[in-house]
Amino acid sequence: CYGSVVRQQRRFPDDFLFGTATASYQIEGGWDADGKGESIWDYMVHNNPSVIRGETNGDVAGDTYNNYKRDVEMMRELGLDAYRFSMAWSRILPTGMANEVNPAGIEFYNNYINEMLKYNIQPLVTLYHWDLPQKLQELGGFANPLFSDWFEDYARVVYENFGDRVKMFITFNEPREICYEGYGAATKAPRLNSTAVGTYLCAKNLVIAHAKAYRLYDKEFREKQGGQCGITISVNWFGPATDAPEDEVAAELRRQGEWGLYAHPIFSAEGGFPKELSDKIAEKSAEQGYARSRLPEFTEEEKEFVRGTSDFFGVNHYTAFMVTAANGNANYPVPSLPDDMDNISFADDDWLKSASVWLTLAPNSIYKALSHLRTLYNDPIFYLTENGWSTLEGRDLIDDDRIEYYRASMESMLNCLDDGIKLKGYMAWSLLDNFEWMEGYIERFGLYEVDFEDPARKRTPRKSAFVYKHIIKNRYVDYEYEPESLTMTID
Ligand code: PNW
Repeated sequence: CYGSVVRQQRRFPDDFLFGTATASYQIEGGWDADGKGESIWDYMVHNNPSVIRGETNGDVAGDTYNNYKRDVEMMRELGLDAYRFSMAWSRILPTGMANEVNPAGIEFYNNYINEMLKYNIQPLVTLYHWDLPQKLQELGGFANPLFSDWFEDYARVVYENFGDRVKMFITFNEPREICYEGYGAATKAPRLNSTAVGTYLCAKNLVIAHAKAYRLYDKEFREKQGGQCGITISVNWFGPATDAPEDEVAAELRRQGEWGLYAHPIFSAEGGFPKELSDKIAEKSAEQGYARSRLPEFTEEEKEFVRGTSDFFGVNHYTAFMVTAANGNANYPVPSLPDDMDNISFADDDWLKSASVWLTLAPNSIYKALSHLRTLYNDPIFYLTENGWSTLEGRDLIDDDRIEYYRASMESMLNCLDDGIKLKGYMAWSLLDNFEWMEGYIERFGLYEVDFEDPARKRTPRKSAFVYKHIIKNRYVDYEYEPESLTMTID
């Protein structure tokens, strides 16, 4: 290019894993097929249907239980390197306990995994994405300290049956959503709404359960199977709204309450719950007349047991918020985690809005989150295990906002790579439209649209599917690229 300057195109390395992510309850259907047991979501949607927008449920969802070959075909169309999905605990162990294994459940996941491997798509398995066996909930679920033993037993069954072919295990998807939304609030099953202590009991038991499953893999399976085990935590970016020192203090408390509760015990050098938040909860608990802190601390032995139990840091990242200091939080009960964090947050009006109230396109937020985590936790290996954009049901296949969001995510990841952050992969949420929890089928995250009126649950690629495919193939973002038509092929 004589006389002109050619800017070096920023690229993703060839061994960077590009994939998509899903979760069992959101796509599988077959809620009671072939010996599957009831989960807390089955229980909730059948006994209290009005909690879901549109009163729909995941009984059939995308029917991946019957359509898994089509899903793998879509992975091939996109040219994915990897695919992240979760296993339904109650499909494998109908009562949750390991005395009774359901052979049809093992067979289903074997078929699914083998179909991916046939086409060189690496399976990434999440052991738990929110569908606890209902029988275990009746015993207290994550609030029972024996939960960690039940989870370890389940993990053993998974490693034994699938670990010869699965080389990446994720114990839990998003502890915050499990513990805060499920136990501390009523926004996810089991809707316990135990605002004072629910989040904190769950946090401690979950982190110990994770550590038991990790140590089991490490001791008994790693040598033979040669894989990795980690956890996925939702890390949105929370920065101070102003330069005022109290806003920075508030933002730090918020980060500790959002994800530090789960990340600090596992990834920090000293272990245990994050100090400022734990001091704050102890102080408020005393003022509120509790005989002890509502946050149950780890013993020294437990801290040691949990510290360092993750081969990578799985990050689900969607968005960012600005934080200001407050006295409690007027929108939430006292006591509760939001009240304990003494702050309020909001998104910038200028940020592009999705169909979900909590999701906007915040500038360079992947980079902000990962560079912060990198400094805090000694430069771990990261995988972005979810990132995606919602549109409303019924909109057409031309999803330019989603394309804008994905392209912005790519740039933010390239900023991470330029800085030497050890980011090794990216899973777009999601491969296909699915049951978006309390929002039912109204908010859609799929690269493929699903027709939920059609008994066959036909899948159709959106424009964003073609753009993502082009990025995966070329390892860079081409802003000029436009698909010639919306007809998909396997290259
Ligand atoms: C994730 N937030 O949850 C879940 O892992 C998926 O199952 C879900 O479908 C997807 O995101 C889209 O909602 C999140 O408030 C829930 O920032 C809430 C937040 C982030 C992720």
